[in-house]
Amino acid sequence: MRNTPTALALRDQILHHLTHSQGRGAEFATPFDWRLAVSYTVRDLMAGTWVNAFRAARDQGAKRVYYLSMEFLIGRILDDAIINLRLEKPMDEALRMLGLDRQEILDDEPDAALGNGGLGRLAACFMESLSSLNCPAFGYGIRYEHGLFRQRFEGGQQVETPEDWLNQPHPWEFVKIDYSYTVGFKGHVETVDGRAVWRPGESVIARAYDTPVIGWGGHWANTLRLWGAHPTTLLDLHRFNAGDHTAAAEPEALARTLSRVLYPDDTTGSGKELRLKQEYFLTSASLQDILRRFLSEHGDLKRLPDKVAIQLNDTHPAIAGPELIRLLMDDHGLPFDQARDLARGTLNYTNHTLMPEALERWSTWLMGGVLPRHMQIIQMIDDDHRASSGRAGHVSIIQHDQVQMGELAFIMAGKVNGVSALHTELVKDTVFADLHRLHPDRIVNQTNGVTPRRWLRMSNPGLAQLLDDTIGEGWTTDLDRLRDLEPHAGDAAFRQALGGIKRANKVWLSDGLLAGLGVKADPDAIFDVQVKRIHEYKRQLLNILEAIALWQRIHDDPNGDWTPRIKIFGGKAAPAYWLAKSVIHLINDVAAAINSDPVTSKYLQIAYPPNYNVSMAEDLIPAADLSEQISTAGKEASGTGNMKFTMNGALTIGTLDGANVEIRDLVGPENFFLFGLTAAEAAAEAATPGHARRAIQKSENLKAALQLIAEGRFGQADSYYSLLDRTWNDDPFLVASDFDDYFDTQRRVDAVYRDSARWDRMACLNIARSGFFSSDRTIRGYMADIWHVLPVAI
Ligand code: B1N
Repeated sequence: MRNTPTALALRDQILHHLTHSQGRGAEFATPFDWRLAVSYTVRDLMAGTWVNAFRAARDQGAKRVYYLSMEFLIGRILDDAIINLRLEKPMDEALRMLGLDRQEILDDEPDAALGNGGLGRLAACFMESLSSLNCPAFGYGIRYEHGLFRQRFEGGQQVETPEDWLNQPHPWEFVKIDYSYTVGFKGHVETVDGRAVWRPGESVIARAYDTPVIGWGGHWANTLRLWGAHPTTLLDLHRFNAGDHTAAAEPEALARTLSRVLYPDDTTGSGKELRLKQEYFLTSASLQDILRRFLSEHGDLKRLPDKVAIQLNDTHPAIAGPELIRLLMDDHGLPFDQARDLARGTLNYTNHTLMPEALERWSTWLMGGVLPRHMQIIQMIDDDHRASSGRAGHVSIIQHDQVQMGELAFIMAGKVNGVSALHTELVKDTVFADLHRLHPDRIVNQTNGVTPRRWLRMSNPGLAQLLDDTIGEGWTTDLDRLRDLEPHAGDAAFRQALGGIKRANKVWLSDGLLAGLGVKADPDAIFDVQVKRIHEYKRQLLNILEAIALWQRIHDDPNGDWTPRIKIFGGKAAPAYWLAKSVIHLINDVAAAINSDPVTSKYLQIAYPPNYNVSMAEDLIPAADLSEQISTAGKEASGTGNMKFTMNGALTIGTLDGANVEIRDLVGPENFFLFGLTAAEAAAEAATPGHARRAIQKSENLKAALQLIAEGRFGQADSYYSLLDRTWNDDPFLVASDFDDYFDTQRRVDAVYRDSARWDRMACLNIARSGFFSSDRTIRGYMADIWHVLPVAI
């Protein structure tokens, strides 16, 4: 790496950019001007590494990884870049010299919210780890003008407003106008000299917008290449001259809708034509770019699998199979069999969910209309696969006039992976059971991970400093070294230091909650946090019902020795997901009732700050004592928030679901609050008629809590009619069946928390044993087992 610049040099460079990039004198500069000047200064320090890393990979003829994803939930970039370039100290000093408030500048940056939740955030962690591991890679995505909607509460209900991050200059990106590709839609297929020729009826230009992703230490940087959609013809001059100015701008309007807005669905599908077009837009532009680079570096298409590894992040880019075959056959003249083998040698697919509503299916008429040539190729892939799998080959991609993207992705992939040990076994046993029997070596596991640079070093500087002082800095790139903390778990002074850092983080968060929401959080209370998308299977309902029941018990015995607790919720619901929105409303209504109750307020508070996003996670997670990971067993593929909490010394109350299973195995069952049915038990229970009603009748606490809602104790009773009806009569996610165990386990949490030496010891062991959950470990796994790629030295 280049030498770290001095504070003076940074100061001068910031002033240089203030004048020459922002065109402002220091006395007129706003925090925005300063933030851009600082960002350009930092960007200057990554650009050299970035260009050199690309050159090194090319010079060495290295195999590259291409991560195709409809979502990259990056969050803020500036602080992460400062930390990975090891600039914290000189930058702090430079900002001090300029009389600037560091926090104010960092907070001025909008989150890049090009994702919904875990799947998109995983892609962002992977990009950071790929760079920190010197693995040559490109992330390919869409440059949405509007990321995930902003959430407000009105009368306790979610209101969505558009997000507008590109309304201001985005200082990190480089536009590469020479890397532009035409992407077609619709039209028809002709046969010319025995070859298929697709004549699209519409087309758009995909233009490359690059953001460098700098790795730890500034030794390597990869590219996040986001495609922006542009019209092939700017203006219909004919119509403009005829005076129809609106119609004249139609080609432009049509193109721009493609990269206009992120679909706000998480683990639910929407099945809209625009979504299919967006998926194809991403996939086609990326594959054209990959083939162009491959041909310029290696020439011979037979070597594609030796030089290119493509990862499909869920089925969203699964049209990559047919598209790669199309490019190889129609543009490069290869026969089908060879094109198919090259594609399968290159493509891999990650499954992120078993939820039936998220498994993508497109009607054959829509697919045939939007992508007529691909529909033909899908038919060929399906016929070929059935023919080659003999009598066992009863699996079809096309079923009931629908193209099943999961089956397509599986059949076209070299490897298919699940995202936690449990999830991978369920993938083998359920959605892909038949395909797994046909291809028993194809499914592998790669348990998710998170980057410790952002989720420890950056978001929890106090803990990072204690770790540096206690075990050295090595944990930053080798998280297994956290094991060296274990001996310190028995050291009272160390535990006190750890407890002090947690308390400082809680004080900081309390101040924020008071200022932002008017909620008073006692820093000595248990900070009990559930932050994630709102979804029935994640069971925020279980959590809020437990709060109601606890509130009632405190009322029964207001002078009892209760352990104070603040329950903090965060998360958005998909705009069309009515039941999830009803849960948000309920949490807010219950919070209003409980927070204003003078009898219980010193024991129980509820806070639900709106617009949960990556930046808010960075504030909440380091301040959490208790991590709520309470999904119905078998439903959460992995979870990644669960890992961030563990790493930051929160204890988990959780079910045996997703990566919780591995967290509990590693930290030790005695350091984890387990409750609830197992995946097998849950499946059996859900299939038993009348399970909900029976469980409610058995539980006095639950029955009373539901009764209070029905009586209108929390806002209007009829707001919650559907929610109550579903809980009593259907309850597919077993809120009722797991309720008593959850309530009792929470009381065990209360008891353990009162023994602070015991709690801090458990927290310490959670941190010490969390090293497995670094995304560096995950990426090494993909490199070795799926991509067969080696790191590159500069
Ligand atoms: O992917 C994460 C996992 O940790 C979570 O458990 C899992 O729920 C999440 C359709 C999805 N699965 N499926 C999606 C997102 C957007 C969309 O339009 C599905 N997200 C997950 C990372 O593995």
